[in-house]
Amino acid sequence: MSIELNVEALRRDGYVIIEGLFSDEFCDRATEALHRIQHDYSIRISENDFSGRNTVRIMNLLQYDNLFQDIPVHEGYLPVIQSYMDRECLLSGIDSSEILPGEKAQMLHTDSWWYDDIRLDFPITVNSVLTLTDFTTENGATRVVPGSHLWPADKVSYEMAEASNVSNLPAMHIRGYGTEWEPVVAEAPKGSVILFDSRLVHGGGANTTDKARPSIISPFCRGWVRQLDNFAYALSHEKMRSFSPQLQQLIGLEKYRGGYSNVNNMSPREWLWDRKVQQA
Ligand SMILES: O=C(O)CCC(=O)C(=O)O
Repeated sequence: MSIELNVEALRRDGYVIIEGLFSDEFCDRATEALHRIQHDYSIRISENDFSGRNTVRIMNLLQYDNLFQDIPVHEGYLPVIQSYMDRECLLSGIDSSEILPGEKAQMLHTDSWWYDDIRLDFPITVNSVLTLTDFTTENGATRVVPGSHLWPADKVSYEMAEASNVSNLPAMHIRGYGTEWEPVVAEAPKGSVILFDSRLVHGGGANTTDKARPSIISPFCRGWVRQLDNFAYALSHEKMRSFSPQLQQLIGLEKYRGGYSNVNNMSPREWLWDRKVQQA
């Protein structure tokens, strides 16, 4: 599908699945890298109802393996996000989520809750989920509520799961689940990218199989929004310098619209590496 058609789908449905972007071989190498990092850095399983109690999440993957640098700059979906939201958008984070066998369905939520769930009539974050294995109903494929990115504010209020007739939700969910609206399952073959507007109601599914459901979740935000992963602290200058110019821009090393995030009027990149004169 063309960039325009994917943008149109995002506008209409709040999400779109783009298949065939990453090879099986790339997905397998990424999954192996995640397992190696988990082992080497003793990363533990999540311990809360939102992140999961049977899910492994590794934050800021760019610090661990060069392989992950190919993900955010992929020509098959980055231009869709840029066109839908902001030509100078930033990578907000690049984190893994490996849903292990036995994990319950995640509460259905928007990714605007950390912006106090202010409902704007334009997106400020677009999320991407790279499927490192086939996403199926059984292994916990992402669930989405088509069109919910356009819901008004009063429709996006949370209530305790116990107060509803839905038994498998761990904590809280958005009012109306099972009565006013239902999610659909975003099944997608290995190597796809699921894009969704952060205002969309969504959540990970329950994994009822005996195999893990690995994925890499990379939100992108408008250039004036604070990023989820703090790249400037997590990555060494040497590491950031080795990135492609495009990845450097995505993590925030260029000025936004010619001014924001300047260092003495220079971009962070110029300040770090091209500075001719030390400014007072
Ligand atoms: O893993 C998924 O399918 C969705 C994850 C998600 O929404 C989250 O981690 O907040």
